[in-house]
Amino acid sequence: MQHLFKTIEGHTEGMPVRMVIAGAPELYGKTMSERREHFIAEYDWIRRALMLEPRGHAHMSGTLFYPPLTETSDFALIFAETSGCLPMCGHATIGSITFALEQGLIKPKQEGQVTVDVPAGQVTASYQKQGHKIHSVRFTNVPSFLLARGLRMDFKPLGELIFDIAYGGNFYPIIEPQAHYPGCEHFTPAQLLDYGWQLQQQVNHEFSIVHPENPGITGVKHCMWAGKPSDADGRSVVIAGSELIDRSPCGTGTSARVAQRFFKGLLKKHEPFKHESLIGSYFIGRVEEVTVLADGTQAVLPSVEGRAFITGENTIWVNKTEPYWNGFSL
Ligand code: PYC
Repeated sequence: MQHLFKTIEGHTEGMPVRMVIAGAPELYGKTMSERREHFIAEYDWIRRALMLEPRGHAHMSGTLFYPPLTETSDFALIFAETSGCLPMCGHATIGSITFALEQGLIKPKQEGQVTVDVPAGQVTASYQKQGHKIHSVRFTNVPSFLLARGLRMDFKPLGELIFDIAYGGNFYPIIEPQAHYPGCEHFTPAQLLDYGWQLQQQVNHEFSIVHPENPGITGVKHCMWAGKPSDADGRSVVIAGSELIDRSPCGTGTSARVAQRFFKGLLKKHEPFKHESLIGSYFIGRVEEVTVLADGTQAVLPSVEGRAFITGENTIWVNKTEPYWNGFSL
Protein backbone atom coordinates (compact mmCIF):
# COMPACT_ATOMS: atom_id res chain seq x y z
CA MET A 1 0.00 0.00 0.00
CA GLN A 2 1.25 3.46 -0.87
CA HIS A 3 1.23 6.17 1.83
CA LEU A 4 1.20 9.76 0.68
CA PHE A 5 2.49 12.75 2.64
CA LYS A 6 2.30 16.40 1.63
CA THR A 7 4.95 18.64 3.10
CA ILE A 8 6.09 22.23 3.18
CA GLU A 9 9.86 22.42 2.89
CA GLY A 10 12.10 25.16 4.17
CA HIS A 11 14.74 26.09 6.69
CA THR A 12 15.26 28.08 9.87
CA GLU A 13 18.55 29.96 9.75
CA GLY A 14 19.92 27.24 7.44
CA MET A 15 18.55 24.19 9.29
CA PRO A 16 15.99 22.14 7.33
CA VAL A 17 12.35 21.96 8.39
CA ARG A 18 10.07 19.49 6.58
CA MET A 19 6.53 20.07 7.87
CA VAL A 20 3.95 17.35 7.14
CA ILE A 21 0.58 18.96 6.39
CA ALA A 22 -1.26 15.90 5.01
CA GLY A 23 -0.88 12.20 5.75
CA ALA A 24 -0.09 12.47 9.48
CA PRO A 25 -1.73 9.65 11.47
CA GLU A 26 -4.49 10.21 14.01
CA LEU A 27 -2.95 10.16 17.49
CA TYR A 28 -4.53 9.43 20.87
CA GLY A 29 -3.76 10.93 24.26
CA LYS A 30 -4.87 13.83 26.45
CA THR A 31 -1.62 15.75 25.94
CA MET A 32 0.88 16.09 23.09
CA SER A 33 3.32 14.24 25.34
CA GLU A 34 0.94 11.23 25.38
CA ARG A 35 0.35 11.60 21.62
CA ARG A 36 4.11 11.65 21.07
CA GLU A 37 4.29 8.32 22.97
CA HIS A 38 1.57 6.96 20.69
CA PHE A 39 3.44 8.20 17.60
CA ILE A 40 6.69 6.61 18.79
CA ALA A 41 4.98 3.29 19.58
CA GLU A 42 3.09 2.92 16.29
CA TYR A 43 4.31 5.39 13.71
CA ASP A 44 8.03 5.83 14.15
CA TRP A 45 8.35 4.44 10.61
CA ILE A 46 6.90 7.75 9.34
CA ARG A 47 9.71 9.67 11.05
CA ARG A 48 12.29 7.26 9.63
CA ALA A 49 10.81 7.26 6.12
CA LEU A 50 10.54 11.06 5.87
CA MET A 51 13.70 12.12 7.71
CA LEU A 52 16.31 9.48 6.84
CA GLU A 53 17.72 8.55 3.42
CA PRO A 54 16.62 8.03 0.68
CA ARG A 55 13.79 10.61 1.14
CA GLY A 56 15.64 12.70 3.72
CA HIS A 57 19.26 12.92 4.82
CA ALA A 58 21.42 12.80 7.95
CA HIS A 59 20.65 16.43 8.91
CA MET A 60 16.95 16.48 8.02
CA SER A 61 14.52 17.64 10.66
CA GLY A 62 10.78 18.13 10.62
CA THR A 63 7.37 18.34 12.20
CA LEU A 64 3.88 16.93 11.80
CA PHE A 65 1.21 19.62 11.86
CA TYR A 66 -1.94 18.89 13.95
CA PRO A 67 -5.02 20.85 15.04
CA PRO A 68 -4.70 22.44 18.50
CA LEU A 69 -5.29 20.27 21.55
CA THR A 70 -6.07 23.05 24.00
CA GLU A 71 -8.56 25.85 23.50
CA THR A 72 -5.93 28.55 23.84
CA SER A 73 -3.62 27.11 21.16
CA ASP A 74 -3.54 27.73 17.39
CA PHE A 75 -2.08 24.36 16.37
CA ALA A 76 -0.05 21.43 17.64
CA LEU A 77 3.23 19.79 16.60
CA ILE A 78 5.03 16.48 16.81
CA PHE A 79 8.78 16.83 16.22
CA ALA A 80 10.49 14.27 13.99
CA GLU A 81 14.30 14.32 13.88
CA THR A 82 16.79 11.86 12.48
CA SER A 83 17.68 11.12 16.14
CA GLY A 84 14.08 10.46 17.26
CA CYS A 85 10.99 12.36 18.35
CA LEU A 86 12.10 15.22 20.59
CA PRO A 87 9.79 16.75 23.25
CA MET A 88 10.70 20.17 21.87
CA CYS A 89 12.65 21.58 18.93
CA GLY A 90 13.24 25.32 18.68
CA HIS A 91 14.32 25.80 15.08
CA ALA A 92 11.43 23.55 13.91
CA THR A 93 8.99 25.61 16.02
CA ILE A 94 10.17 28.86 14.38
CA GLY A 95 9.96 27.20 10.95
CA SER A 96 6.54 25.61 11.48
CA ILE A 97 4.99 28.86 12.81
CA THR A 98 6.41 30.76 9.80
CA PHE A 99 5.16 28.16 7.31
CA ALA A 100 1.70 27.87 8.93
CA LEU A 101 1.22 31.65 8.87
CA GLU A 102 2.59 32.23 5.36
CA GLN A 103 0.55 29.36 3.90
CA GLY A 104 -2.65 30.46 5.70
CA LEU A 105 -2.94 27.17 7.65
CA ILE A 106 -3.79 29.06 10.83
CA LYS A 107 -5.60 32.26 11.73
CA PRO A 108 -4.07 33.34 15.03
CA LYS A 109 -6.62 34.19 17.73
CA GLN A 110 -4.59 37.32 18.37
CA GLU A 111 -2.69 39.09 15.56
CA GLY A 112 1.05 38.88 16.17
CA GLN A 113 0.76 35.99 18.66
CA VAL A 114 0.72 32.21 18.18
CA THR A 115 0.40 29.42 20.74
CA VAL A 116 1.46 25.87 19.94
CA ASP A 117 0.85 22.60 21.83
CA VAL A 118 4.07 20.57 21.79
CA PRO A 119 5.06 17.44 23.74
CA ALA A 120 7.12 19.53 26.21
CA GLY A 121 4.10 21.77 27.01
CA GLN A 122 2.56 24.90 25.54
CA VAL A 123 4.84 27.32 23.68
CA THR A 124 3.83 30.89 22.93
CA ALA A 125 5.40 33.00 20.20
CA SER A 126 5.22 36.46 18.69
CA TYR A 127 6.01 37.25 15.08
CA GLN A 128 7.01 40.24 12.96
CA LYS A 129 5.57 40.65 9.46
CA GLN A 130 7.14 42.28 6.41
CA GLY A 131 4.37 42.41 3.80
CA HIS A 132 3.19 38.81 3.32
CA LYS A 133 6.45 37.40 4.65
CA ILE A 134 6.94 36.55 8.31
CA HIS A 135 10.19 38.34 9.07
CA SER A 136 10.99 36.60 12.36
CA VAL A 137 9.44 34.53 15.13
CA ARG A 138 10.29 34.74 18.81
CA PHE A 139 9.07 31.82 20.92
CA THR A 140 9.11 31.64 24.69
CA ASN A 141 10.34 28.25 25.68
CA VAL A 142 9.52 25.86 28.51
CA PRO A 143 11.30 26.45 31.87
CA SER A 144 15.03 26.07 31.31
CA PHE A 145 17.67 25.55 33.98
CA LEU A 146 21.27 24.73 34.79
CA LEU A 147 21.19 21.13 36.00
CA ALA A 148 24.87 20.71 36.88
CA ARG A 149 27.99 22.84 36.66
CA GLY A 150 31.69 22.01 36.57
CA LEU A 151 31.31 18.29 35.84
CA ARG A 152 34.58 16.54 35.03
CA MET A 153 35.05 13.66 32.64
CA ASP A 154 38.09 11.93 31.23
CA PHE A 155 37.18 12.02 27.54
CA LYS A 156 39.53 9.76 25.57
CA PRO A 157 39.70 11.70 22.27
CA LEU A 158 40.60 15.05 23.92
CA GLY A 159 41.56 14.54 27.58
CA GLU A 160 39.85 15.77 30.74
CA LEU A 161 36.88 18.03 30.03
CA ILE A 162 35.01 20.30 32.43
CA PHE A 163 31.44 21.09 31.40
CA ASP A 164 27.97 22.11 32.51
CA ILE A 165 24.64 20.43 31.73
CA ALA A 166 21.67 22.73 31.07
CA TYR A 167 18.08 22.08 29.99
CA GLY A 168 16.23 24.12 27.36
CA GLY A 169 13.60 21.61 26.23
CA ASN A 170 16.35 18.99 25.83
CA PHE A 171 19.45 18.41 27.98
CA TYR A 172 22.77 19.78 26.69
CA PRO A 173 26.29 19.15 27.97
CA ILE A 174 27.93 22.53 27.13
CA ILE A 175 31.65 22.33 26.47
CA GLU A 176 33.38 25.70 26.40
CA PRO A 177 36.98 26.37 25.34
CA GLN A 178 39.43 25.04 27.95
CA ALA A 179 42.83 23.30 28.31
CA HIS A 180 41.96 20.20 26.26
CA TYR A 181 39.39 21.81 23.98
CA PRO A 182 40.37 25.03 22.14
CA GLY A 183 36.86 25.74 20.70
CA CYS A 184 34.59 24.51 17.91
CA GLU A 185 36.36 26.59 15.23
CA HIS A 186 39.45 24.36 15.63
CA PHE A 187 37.66 21.18 14.52
CA THR A 188 36.03 19.95 11.33
CA PRO A 189 32.24 19.33 11.42
CA ALA A 190 33.00 15.59 11.04
CA GLN A 191 35.23 15.65 14.15
CA LEU A 192 32.61 17.55 16.16
CA LEU A 193 29.99 14.99 15.11
CA ASP A 194 32.18 12.03 16.00
CA TYR A 195 33.33 13.49 19.36
CA GLY A 196 29.81 14.74 20.05
CA TRP A 197 28.30 11.27 19.72
CA GLN A 198 31.05 9.73 21.87
CA LEU A 199 30.56 12.44 24.47
CA GLN A 200 26.78 11.90 24.65
CA GLN A 201 27.29 8.18 25.22
CA GLN A 202 29.93 8.72 27.91
CA VAL A 203 27.89 11.38 29.72
CA ASN A 204 24.86 9.05 29.78
CA HIS A 205 27.08 6.25 31.10
CA GLU A 206 28.74 8.31 33.87
CA PHE A 207 25.94 10.65 35.02
CA SER A 208 22.28 10.20 35.85
CA ILE A 209 20.28 12.95 34.16
CA VAL A 210 16.57 13.24 34.93
CA HIS A 211 14.23 16.19 34.52
CA PRO A 212 13.20 17.22 38.08
CA GLU A 213 9.52 17.56 37.16
CA ASN A 214 9.18 15.03 34.36
CA PRO A 215 10.88 11.68 35.05
CA GLY A 216 10.12 10.69 31.43
CA ILE A 217 12.78 13.12 30.19
CA THR A 218 16.14 11.52 30.86
CA GLY A 219 19.68 11.51 29.53
CA VAL A 220 21.40 13.63 26.89
CA LYS A 221 20.62 13.21 23.20
CA HIS A 222 22.62 16.28 22.14
CA CYS A 223 25.80 18.09 22.95
CA MET A 224 26.97 21.65 22.43
CA TRP A 225 30.53 22.49 21.38
CA ALA A 226 31.08 26.18 22.11
CA GLY A 227 33.72 28.43 20.57
CA LYS A 228 34.77 31.91 19.56
CA PRO A 229 32.05 33.94 17.80
CA SER A 230 32.84 36.08 14.73
CA ASP A 231 30.36 38.85 15.52
CA ALA A 232 28.11 37.63 18.33
CA ASP A 233 28.02 36.99 22.07
CA GLY A 234 28.59 33.26 21.70
CA ARG A 235 28.95 30.55 19.13
CA SER A 236 28.27 26.86 19.24
CA VAL A 237 27.74 23.76 17.20
CA VAL A 238 25.00 21.41 18.37
CA ILE A 239 25.21 17.70 17.65
CA ALA A 240 22.03 15.61 17.94
CA GLY A 241 22.53 11.87 18.30
CA SER A 242 25.07 10.23 16.01
CA GLU A 243 24.03 11.86 12.73
CA LEU A 244 22.88 15.43 12.90
CA ILE A 245 24.88 18.67 13.00
CA ASP A 246 22.54 21.60 13.54
CA ARG A 247 23.05 24.32 10.93
CA SER A 248 21.15 26.83 13.05
CA PRO A 249 22.28 27.88 16.55
CA CYS A 250 19.62 25.41 17.83
CA GLY A 251 16.54 26.73 19.63
CA THR A 252 16.54 24.43 22.62
CA GLY A 253 20.35 24.66 22.72
CA THR A 254 20.20 28.47 22.76
CA SER A 255 17.60 28.24 25.57
CA ALA A 256 19.91 25.95 27.55
CA ARG A 257 22.87 28.30 26.96
CA VAL A 258 20.82 31.32 28.06
CA ALA A 259 19.84 29.48 31.28
CA GLN A 260 23.44 28.40 31.87
CA ARG A 261 24.78 31.95 31.42
CA PHE A 262 22.03 33.50 33.56
CA PHE A 263 22.68 31.17 36.49
CA LYS A 264 26.45 31.70 36.19
CA GLY A 265 25.95 35.47 36.39
CA LEU A 266 27.04 36.03 32.76
CA LEU A 267 23.68 37.23 31.40
CA LYS A 268 21.09 39.56 32.90
CA LYS A 269 17.30 39.33 32.61
CA HIS A 270 16.14 40.76 29.21
CA GLU A 271 19.74 41.15 27.97
CA PRO A 272 20.02 39.85 24.35
CA PHE A 273 22.38 36.94 23.73
CA LYS A 274 23.32 36.76 20.05
CA HIS A 275 24.14 33.11 19.40
CA GLU A 276 26.03 32.17 16.24
CA SER A 277 25.81 28.82 14.46
CA LEU A 278 28.27 26.64 12.56
CA ILE A 279 27.38 28.47 9.31
CA GLY A 280 27.31 31.98 10.82
CA SER A 281 23.50 32.35 11.18
CA TYR A 282 22.05 33.72 14.44
CA PHE A 283 19.36 33.32 17.04
CA ILE A 284 18.78 35.97 19.69
CA GLY A 285 18.14 34.41 23.11
CA ARG A 286 16.90 36.26 26.19
CA VAL A 287 15.72 35.54 29.72
CA GLU A 288 12.10 36.71 29.86
CA GLU A 289 11.17 35.55 33.35
CA VAL A 290 12.75 33.86 36.32
CA THR A 291 10.72 31.00 37.76
CA VAL A 292 10.99 28.00 40.02
CA LEU A 293 10.08 24.35 39.34
CA ALA A 294 7.83 22.34 41.65
CA ASP A 295 10.87 20.69 43.28
CA GLY A 296 12.50 24.08 44.00
CA THR A 297 14.90 24.12 41.01
CA GLN A 298 15.55 27.72 39.90
CA ALA A 299 14.69 28.16 36.23
CA VAL A 300 14.13 30.82 33.56
CA LEU A 301 11.65 31.23 30.74
CA PRO A 302 13.91 31.98 27.78
CA SER A 303 12.83 33.37 24.43
CA VAL A 304 14.55 32.65 21.13
CA GLU A 305 14.17 34.69 17.95
CA GLY A 306 15.06 33.60 14.42
CA ARG A 307 13.97 33.65 10.78
CA ALA A 308 12.62 30.87 8.57
CA PHE A 309 12.08 30.55 4.81
CA ILE A 310 9.87 28.30 2.66
CA THR A 311 11.80 26.69 -0.20
CA GLY A 312 8.99 24.62 -1.73
CA GLU A 313 6.37 21.94 -1.36
CA ASN A 314 6.66 18.21 -1.71
CA THR A 315 4.52 15.11 -2.15
CA ILE A 316 6.29 12.09 -0.75
CA TRP A 317 5.28 8.48 -1.37
CA VAL A 318 6.17 5.62 0.93
CA ASN A 319 5.46 2.16 -0.38
CA LYS A 320 6.18 -0.50 2.21
CA THR A 321 6.89 -3.14 -0.42
CA GLU A 322 9.89 -1.22 -1.78
CA PRO A 323 13.46 -1.44 -0.51
CA TYR A 324 14.51 1.18 2.07
CA TRP A 325 10.90 2.34 2.56
CA ASN A 326 11.73 2.60 6.26
CA GLY A 327 14.79 4.83 5.77
CA PHE A 328 18.43 4.17 6.47
CA SER A 329 21.48 6.04 7.67
CA LEU A 330 25.13 5.34 6.99
O1 PYC B 1 16.44 23.88 17.39
O2 PYC B 1 15.91 22.94 19.29
C1 PYC B 1 16.40 22.91 18.18
C2 PYC B 1 17.00 21.63 17.68
C3 PYC B 1 17.07 20.44 18.36
C4 PYC B 1 17.72 19.54 17.49
C5 PYC B 1 18.02 20.19 16.34
N1 PYC B 1 17.57 21.48 16.48
